[in-house]
Amino acid sequence: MQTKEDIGKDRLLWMYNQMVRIREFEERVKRTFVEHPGVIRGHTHLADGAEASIVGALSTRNDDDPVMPSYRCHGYPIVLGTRPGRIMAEIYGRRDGLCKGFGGSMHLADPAHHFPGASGIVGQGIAHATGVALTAQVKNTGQVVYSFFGDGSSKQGAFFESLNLAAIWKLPIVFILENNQYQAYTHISLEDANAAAGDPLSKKAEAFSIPGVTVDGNDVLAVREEVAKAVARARAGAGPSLIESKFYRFSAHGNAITVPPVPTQFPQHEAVEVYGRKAEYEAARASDPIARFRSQLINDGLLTEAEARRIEDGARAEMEDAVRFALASPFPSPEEALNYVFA
Ligand SMILES: Cc1ncc(C[n+]2csc(CCOP(=O)(O)OP(=O)(O)O)c2C)c(N)n1
Ligand SMILES: [Mg+2]
Repeated sequence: MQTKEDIGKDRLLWMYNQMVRIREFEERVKRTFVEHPGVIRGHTHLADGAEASIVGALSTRNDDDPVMPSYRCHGYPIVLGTRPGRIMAEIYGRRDGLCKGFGGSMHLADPAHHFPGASGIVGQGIAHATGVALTAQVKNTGQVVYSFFGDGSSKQGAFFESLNLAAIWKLPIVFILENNQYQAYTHISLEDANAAAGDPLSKKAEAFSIPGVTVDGNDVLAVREEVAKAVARARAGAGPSLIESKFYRFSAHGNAITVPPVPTQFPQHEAVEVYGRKAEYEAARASDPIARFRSQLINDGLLTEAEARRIEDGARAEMEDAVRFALASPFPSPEEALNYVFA
């Protein structure tokens, strides 16, 4: 087990900073619906609550390791070094967006930062990531692929096919199952719904004779520890692992605005609104992964209140700037509409 001393203060503060940046970015997306109604068309899926899971995992990677998430994908490129303004511009459908405004929130891609692309099709990214891992193996690049997907995605055929191939071919990939306890509007424990079978979900690894473990996804250092082991195994040629990272999705499943735009308030979490699961929501809020890491670092004397506020103010200013950049960016012209259509 790596201690905080082993990891070092600089890296720990980097991790805190990345978590705060992701949260602040997602907050700005939410606020866009209120402050600039109509600016975001189409669906957005936010990852507030997933920050410890994302950053704990990505803190273990080498600079050229590919990262491939589901459609809940804003947080990863922020950590990989993509300029947040280009992500925001993509969400706003603008020309300076990562995909020139043609992809939107669910289809971010930034190959220059080893982010080959996300997919709106549940579970499909797992198959794409497995293909990227096969490329890494064939070309002997030494890369390990980080494949992130939801608890609902672990019910898809692509999940089983991908884990099967990755296991028999010993592909350099780590499968990170983000159990945020909801599959769109279905809570994982609802007995009358099509929830995911298996408890814990990491037991699915046994079917492929690969390591499977469940980790507290609100604990950034615990996630880091488990992912580091899996990455070391994959890099050594021993094949894939499945890590179930368990946390809570704070935001509603997604947000869309109608065309023509109708101003909407960003909805409350549906656990509160629809299912009446107020206590569950409030308990999850009380163990917010960012607040938890912040107080750990302060208690350990690795962060002062003033330093923490500097990091938080920095993230706010950065994401404010991302919104300004995106709002100022023009739309692609109608003549370009078919430019990237290949079929
Ligand atoms: C193949 C496919 N089936 C259904 C959908 C509709 N859909 C969008 S999100 C979702 C639930 C996914 O849940 P999970 O994998 O847990 O991801 P989360 O949204 O919680 O991150 C569904 C069924 C889809 N996008 N693709
Ligand atoms: Mg889910």
